[in-house]
Amino acid sequence: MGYTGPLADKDRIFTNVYGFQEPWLKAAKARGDWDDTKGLMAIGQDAIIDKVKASGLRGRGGAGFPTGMKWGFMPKEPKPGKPNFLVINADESEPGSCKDREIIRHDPHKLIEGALIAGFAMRARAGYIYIRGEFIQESRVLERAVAEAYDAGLLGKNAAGAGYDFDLFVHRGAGAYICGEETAMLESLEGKQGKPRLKPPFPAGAGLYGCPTTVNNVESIAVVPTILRRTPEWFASIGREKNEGTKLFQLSGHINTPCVVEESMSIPFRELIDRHGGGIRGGWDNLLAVIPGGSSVPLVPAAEIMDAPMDFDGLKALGSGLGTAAVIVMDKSTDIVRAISRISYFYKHESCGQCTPCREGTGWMWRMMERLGEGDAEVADIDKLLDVTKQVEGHTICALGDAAAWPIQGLVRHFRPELERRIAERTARGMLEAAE
Ligand code: L3W
Ligand code: SF4
Repeated sequence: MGYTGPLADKDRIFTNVYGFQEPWLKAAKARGDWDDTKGLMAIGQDAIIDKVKASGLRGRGGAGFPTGMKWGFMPKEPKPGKPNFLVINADESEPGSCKDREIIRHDPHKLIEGALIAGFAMRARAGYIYIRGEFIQESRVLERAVAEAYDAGLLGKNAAGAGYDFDLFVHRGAGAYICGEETAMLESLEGKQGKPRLKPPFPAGAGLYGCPTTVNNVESIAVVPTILRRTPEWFASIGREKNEGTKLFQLSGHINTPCVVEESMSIPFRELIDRHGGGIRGGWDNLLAVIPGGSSVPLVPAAEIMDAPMDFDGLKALGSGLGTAAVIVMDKSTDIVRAISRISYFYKHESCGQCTPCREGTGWMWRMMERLGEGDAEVADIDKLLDVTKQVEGHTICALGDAAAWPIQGLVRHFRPELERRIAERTARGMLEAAE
């Protein structure tokens, strides 16, 4: 199946993400949330997992791991003293990413209902929503919505009348990007410093307090009730094979109308921007490059991204990735070297420091990027920088090392002449000054 066109209004899951202002239970119910949740759960735990598998849903937090398969890793019969846990990642901190906070602001009950269903399917009796520390308003919304759900009997003992006990807790982080990495999040939930653990074991084997745990992104969980209500086949009919469903895109940068919008997976880049972003500032000829999936993925130059399907496989084929679908658009006024250097600074700042290639490499790469921005380097330094990115990539405990390396690799791959131009210009200036 190929891309079948933009998303029809009737197929929006988060219709109210942009603009709806009344996030409480009554309004949520009026929109169909919590409608016969008991009936959705009555099909049984394994049948729910099978339906999520059949929908093709892939994790919406960046890595795109098949959600149903991840749920299937959880023990079906938890051992005594080793309960299963669900953890929902609402630590949204990726530069450019701002979708999960929209779900929480406007549709918190979709997330809470999804948490109950996911927790039930995975035999978890408790779930934790780990929310970014800076999301003060959002955590208040969530806490109020969770309290409403308890008051209405939708959480707690015999949740939603389905004969299953399930508790849900909201936990605020303290503002560290690295706590968005799933194992750092588990450490943080346990009250320790948020430092990633070595994997394997994966959380499904040994997660929170050493117990089987699944960590899922907010969007991944919030779409589940609609998938069950409207059928997995409906969800899978949107997008294209292996890239199914609707997706929240976050459009920012040099476009006319930045926004968060739900669209069909696989929509071509140009169509996405023309429909929802109001086109490129100064027209399409003014587009320089795009970071299509949040700061962790390599940029794609204008000519290559134009017709690209905005999905996991389409962007991977371009040497980039869908990531969180945080689309950062840069026009020709952008100092592309400085932009990537700023991203390098971010990763240097957010490195937890426990592995040497990341701790030392992120600082080294940032300093070299700053020098390259000024042209204060030799051409051989570009290859040295590339070599360092390769030594960091794949040699660290968590993906932050890769995330620091990839944007630089993308810059060198696509904008090497610009780096060389700056070096030549600075060298010529130096020679001129020496001659005077
Ligand atoms: C059991 C196996 N479980 C994999 C699970 C694993 C995890 C999921 C994906 O990084 C990316 C990163 C960022 N048995 C398993 C297994 N799993 N194999 O599947 O795992 P993985 O390692 O591919 O990814 P990750 O370490 O979770 C996430 C990228 O996302 N990113 C940024 C994200 C930022 C945010 C935010 O701000 N909210 O999400 C953007 O691209 O670079 O590559 O659950 O346990 N054999
Ligand atoms: Fe910490 Fe960086 Fe190592 Fe991740 S890669 S564990 S952030 S030092």
